[in-house]
Amino acid sequence: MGNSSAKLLLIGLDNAGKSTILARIMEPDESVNGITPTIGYKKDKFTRDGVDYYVLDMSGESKYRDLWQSNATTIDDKDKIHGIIFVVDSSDKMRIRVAKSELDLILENRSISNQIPFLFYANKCDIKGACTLEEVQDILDLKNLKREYQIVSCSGLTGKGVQEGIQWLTGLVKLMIESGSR
Ligand code: G3D
Repeated sequence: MGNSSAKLLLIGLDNAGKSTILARIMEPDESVNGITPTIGYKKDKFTRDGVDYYVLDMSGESKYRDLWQSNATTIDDKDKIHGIIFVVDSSDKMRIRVAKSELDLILENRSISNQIPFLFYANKCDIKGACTLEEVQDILDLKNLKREYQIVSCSGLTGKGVQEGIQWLTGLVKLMIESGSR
């Protein structure tokens, strides 16, 4: 039997580490130096455990942030998104708060189905003094999130936690595809 295919949206503020994490997911053993920042958005593909993923990697710069919403809505209407990966820089508390307000805007958007699971990467956990997983979870108020989610402490730089997160999401995506819910 061939692979299933699924679509993901990768979002987070600029500098959170989205491109680094994506590079790490795509090539776990490669060095992730020389990542180019995303302008607007870019599309990528990778395969994990029998799922061919199509990823829309959204720039986190403020001037592009309204694209998060419009892309999520358009793709979800047209093609159905299977998951949203939300990356935060856990070494920067102020920016996690900004990320929280952007997250709220996405969650308020009724055209993005609440069946879509969220994978949160609390990135840059290798930096001394970075917020703990619990602190990031509290700032983002995830305990009140009314959808399926997972938060993983990770480092795009060292690779710690990155595969664990995508494995969790892949498990759910497979169930969604098997059940025909997406
Ligand atoms: P973005 O795609 O969200 O904008 P990038 O972010 O992936 O371009 O990463 C922004 C910067 O953070 C890069 O540094 C990158 O190397 C660094 N970075 C990404 N993940 C980690 C991590 O887990 N730990 C640490 N310490 N740094 C990380 P530069 O210097 O190239 O801007």
